[in-house]
Formats: sequence, C-alpha cells, structure tokens
Amino acid sequence: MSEISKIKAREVLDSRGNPTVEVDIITEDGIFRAMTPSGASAGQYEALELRDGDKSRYLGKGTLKAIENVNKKIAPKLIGFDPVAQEAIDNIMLKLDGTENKEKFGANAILPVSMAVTKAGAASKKLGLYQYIGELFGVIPYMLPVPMCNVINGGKHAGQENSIQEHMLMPTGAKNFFEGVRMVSESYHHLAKILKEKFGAGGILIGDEGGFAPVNFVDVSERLDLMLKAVENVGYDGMMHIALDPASSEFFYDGTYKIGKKSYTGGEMVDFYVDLCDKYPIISIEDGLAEDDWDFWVEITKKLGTKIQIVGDDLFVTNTKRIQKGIKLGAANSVLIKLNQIGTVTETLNAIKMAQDQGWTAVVSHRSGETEDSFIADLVVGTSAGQIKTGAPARSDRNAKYNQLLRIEEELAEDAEYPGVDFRIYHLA
Ligand code: 2PG
Ligand code: MG
Repeated sequence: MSEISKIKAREVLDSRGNPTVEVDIITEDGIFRAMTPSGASAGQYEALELRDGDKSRYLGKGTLKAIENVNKKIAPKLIGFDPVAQEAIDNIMLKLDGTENKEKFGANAILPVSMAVTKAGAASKKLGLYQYIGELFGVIPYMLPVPMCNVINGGKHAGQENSIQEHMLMPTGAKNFFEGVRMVSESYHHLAKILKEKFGAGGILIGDEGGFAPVNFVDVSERLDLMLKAVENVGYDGMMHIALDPASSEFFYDGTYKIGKKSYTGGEMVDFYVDLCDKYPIISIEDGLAEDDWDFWVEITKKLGTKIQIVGDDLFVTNTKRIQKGIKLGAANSVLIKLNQIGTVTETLNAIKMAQDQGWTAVVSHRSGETEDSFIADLVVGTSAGQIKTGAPARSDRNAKYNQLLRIEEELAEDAEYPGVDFRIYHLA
C-alpha cells in the first residue's frame, strides 16, 4: 500500500500561453504530476473552469483561486489516502465541491488531482498508466487508436468566425499505429507544400491544434479537396478517411447556422452533410448540429448514422446524464470524451462505459489549449476506445500524445491491436 503524503498545485502555462493548473502528488513511489487542458469552443454544459477574473493578471484568466482550492481545501482531505482508491477519492472531491457543475472548486482544480491520483495509483501497483486504467476500467486486450489528425484548422482555433473548425485525416488503411502516424505526418507535409504554392507564406500559418489555417480559406469543399490532393500526392489514396468537427454551436444564431456568407436551417445543415458525405470519404462528423438542437441531431443520425459516425461533443460534454438522453432519443452514435468537460477520471470512465455498453463509440480527445501531459494517450488504450483526436502531427503539446502512443504500441508488441477502418465494429452491441 502506498500513501498520499503531499498534494501541491501551481500555475503553469498551456499551449496557448494561458495559465492552467498543474498538480503534484507525492507518495513513497515518487512525484506524480498532471495538468489540466482548456477548451476555446467549450460547450455551455461543461463543468466549470474556474478563472480568477482579475484583469490585472493574464487578462482575467489566472488560476490562483483554483490552485488555492487544491492546496487549501482538497489537499488536507486526501492526505493519507491510498492512491489506488480512485473512485473513493473522486467521490470525496465531488462531495466537498457539492455542486452539479463543480463551480465551487472548479473542474480545473479537481481534474488534475484526479489524474495525478491515477498516475500515483499506477505506480503503486507497478503498472504502466494504460495498464492501470485498463484495470480500473476492466478492458483487456488493449487497442491502439486510429488518430483523428486535424490538418486544417478553422473557426475559433484559427481566429475565424462562422467556419468549420476541424478537418481531420484518419489513417484507416494503416496496418498499425506506427504506420498511421507516418501516413498522417507525410500527408501533413505534402499539404504544406500545396498550401504554400497556393497562398505563399500565409498558407502555412497554423491554428491552435497545429493544423494549417490560411487566411480567407474557408470553403469546406476546397479544404477537403486540397487535403485529398495531399493524400494522393503522397500515395495514400483510398487509405485515409476524413473526419469533421464543425463545432457548429459556434456558428449557430437563434435557430440559424452560418458558414461563411451562407445561412442554413437545421434541416439544411443535415442536407449539407449528406451531400458532403456523398462527395468525400467522410467517416465521422462531430457536433454537426448545435448543443441544444436535439431534433436535428436525431435527423442527422437517422440519415447518416448507419453510414458514418455521429459524434456528440458539446452535446454530451462527457456527462452521463446527457449521454443517456442522447441514447434515448437516438441523437448520435458516438461520444467525444474530454476529461475536463466533466472533471474526474471516474466520471470520464463511466461516460466511456455508457457509450460502449450501448454499442456506441467513444473518441478520446484533447482540448485546443493543451499541455505536455499525455494522459489521454494512456486513457485511450486503457479503455480500448479505438480513436483519439489529438490535433495535427505538429507541436509538442499534440505530439506528446502521438509519441506516448508510439511507446505504448512498442511495449505491447504483438499484443497491440489497431482497428483501422473497423473502429466502429468493435463496439457494436
Ligand atoms: C473540440 C475541441 C478540441 P475545444 O471542439 O472538439 O478539438 O476544441 O477544446 O476548443 O473545445
Ligand atoms: Mg468538438
């Protein structure tokens, strides 16, 4: 048995240069450190991210209150606990906070403690983090994920209004993760060449998640055409699928969706996606409709749900209550999983379980504001979720996850599974 002897939070920087919370937990096995990420196109039903609001520090985004909550309110209650008691520890924090959306302490205070506890628990059991998460979750064998690799950034992540946020390549035809990463990296660099030729130096400006974000390049068909051109140039024609995250809550105004200069009703948005799916090898659409537009979520799932994956992000916010509603309505067939949307590891695992028990998929995801913490790489393998969304194969905050997955695949050797195009089949009930 191991024991938590100290918990210490501090303010550090995330990938956008905004402050975020890092927590160290000390046990006799060492120091275990976790950091919380932060969204930009965050859903309105997410657990609260506590910011100081003091405009004289970090434009109001300081995290000193959340840090004080960890150091003064959470830490004293957890000293002496065995870190393998993940669920009990998470429940203590939930109880101490006592609010529905963690507004007392902030999810950005609770989550890094929860994640650091998982890391300490793994060490105490002498297991790799993914193995320990597998034990908590109850899944073996381990599956490596098909990456959703965001090569063109739009929307809020690229300083744009009213445009599709993420255009991703999925190396479904790769034989393993190692080859998948190579395929997306090579395609990314071929895309850079195309964009440089077309737009000059401005063509290879990048957005928050490392994907290219040329100015005034907002037409989705044009974006997809160039992505496919890059894939063809490198010789992977037919071996890649496309995933989209329009993040449409960001361009939804009183019942109307706006992309560029065009306006769409919910029904027209669904038709727009049906049309895109006819023309392009799209395999997944996330947040195609806004977070409260349930009726059209049901319609898109009826029209496209047998053919492609329909993923709820802002719709579900990794919250089992909202996922349950979605299951009841038939509003999607997949859940995006973000630890900081809900705020503890235990609740995150429960959300993945609920999705998988339904025969839905779960896509483990980064946030647009990330850190060097690669926890989600272990999470996706430990839960055999089969897909990870973690940005372009560029910038160390994104590559920290790809690189950890490469290490895990190497360690698992012939026990490593890569689902390729079958990532949905694994979870069909
Ligand atoms: C999303 C995410 C991550 P953000 O919408 O899925 O790509 O963006 O973290 O800004 O909410
Ligand atoms: Mg999203």
